[in-house]
Amino acid sequence: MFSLFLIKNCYSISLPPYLERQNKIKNSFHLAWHGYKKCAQGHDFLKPRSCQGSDWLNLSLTLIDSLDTLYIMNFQNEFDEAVNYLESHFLEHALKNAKGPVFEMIIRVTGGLLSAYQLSGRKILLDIAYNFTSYLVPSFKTKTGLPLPHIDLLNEKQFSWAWHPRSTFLAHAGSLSLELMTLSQETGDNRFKEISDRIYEFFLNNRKQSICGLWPSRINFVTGLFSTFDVSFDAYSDSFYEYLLKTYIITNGCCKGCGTLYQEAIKGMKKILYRNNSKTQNPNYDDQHAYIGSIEQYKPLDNLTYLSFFVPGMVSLGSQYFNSLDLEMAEDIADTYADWHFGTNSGLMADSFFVENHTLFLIDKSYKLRPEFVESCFYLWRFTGDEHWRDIAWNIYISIENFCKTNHGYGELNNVEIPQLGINDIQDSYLLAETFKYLYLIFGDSSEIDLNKYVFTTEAHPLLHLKQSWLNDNYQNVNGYVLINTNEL
Ligand code: DMJ
Repeated sequence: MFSLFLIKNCYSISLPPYLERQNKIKNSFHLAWHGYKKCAQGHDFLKPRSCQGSDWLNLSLTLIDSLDTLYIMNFQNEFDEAVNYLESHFLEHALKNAKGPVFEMIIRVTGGLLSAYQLSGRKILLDIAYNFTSYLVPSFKTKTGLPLPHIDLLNEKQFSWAWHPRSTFLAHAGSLSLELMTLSQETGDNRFKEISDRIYEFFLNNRKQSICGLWPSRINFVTGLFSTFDVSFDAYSDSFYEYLLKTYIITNGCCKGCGTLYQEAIKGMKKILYRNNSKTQNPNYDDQHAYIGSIEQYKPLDNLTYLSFFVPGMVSLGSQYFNSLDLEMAEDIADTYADWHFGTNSGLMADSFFVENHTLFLIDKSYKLRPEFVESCFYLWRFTGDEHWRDIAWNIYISIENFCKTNHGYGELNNVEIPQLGINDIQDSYLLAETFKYLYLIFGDSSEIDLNKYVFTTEAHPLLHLKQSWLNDNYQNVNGYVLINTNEL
């Protein structure tokens, strides 16, 4: 347990120039990639201590999740080798072995392949994305259009969690549109876009189930009824809100309904989840902080995880399209999250924690190499131009280097308060897809993955804004709602 405190301006002492920082981050990414290739190629993740592979979905996740980062960082040979490997191994292997959450398959595999295709123009990547994602289509043939959460490709079976039968999570149902719409645009096969349209139609038609514009985290995909009374921007809900905003952006405002739902959600966030004891409310109080809490069983209960640290980034992005004053709120929240990081002995933050009476209590004390906070720093840097966000990101990178590195890659730090307890033996693919990508881009030029042209998926795969001609052919807006063609559903 430790109290919240601010250490603003303490973390910008003699930093190396930006190009040098970018190169260091590039080298770190390369170590993680090389370790994966050497010890774990064909597997989902690297075990960075034992130099072995580890599997989860059986989809060579690190290979696919890393493709666009390899391309962006200019590792052309490594990129070509990875594409060749996929061309000869991927589909056959996937169809024999893949099993797991449809959500993860879409954000990591479909998104990773599409992004690498759009960046490189390598058609084989689109072909693999198309073939693979076609196998996921049956998961959406439910009464509501909401997905069955799991799939087993070998046995062509969809299934749900034993402990939550007939349920799917908000984030799992609502974080597919960017990938599926892009896939439809690129292939001309509208099955994917229609899946996404139907899901948003469900939410637009069920607004009476929302609580101040916010949605509970679990839904019955048969009845369409929500089965919990919790709201948050945390695990199981997080990227649903992110995709409302980003779908509005990628469709150039064509999905007006998504924009409306996003604005309603932010209004609800400010009303019931935004905790702020700073500035105007308490100008002399030392422990100034602002964060996004959660509600469980209709009561505030700020049991949170690291996943929720994406919120300042999302809110700052939203401030460019809707309420520009939200940028300041995003900065206040991000400053608190920076203080939480730099208040631990490692400069990294725990994976789960709760806040009570202005005091932070760490629960799961590990740092899992997650990207959410550097992602927020990236957006804040792009929208404010304030070096402060780069310095914070650099300090997090240095902590990752100091405490998580091995000879083969990076492992999750066991205890952010006692870094001497070392790391465990797993390097998740999002380290290469997201954490290192955002760190690299924050020290580059803003024209590199220009936010006026690209939207980052929740797995940090940049996808181009949809073409206006495709949008004109596929969408009409009536009263702010997207019309969909339901003939084939
Ligand atoms: C990533 O796989 C994605 O960002 C997802 O939306 C949730 N978080 C993990 C990384 O923490």
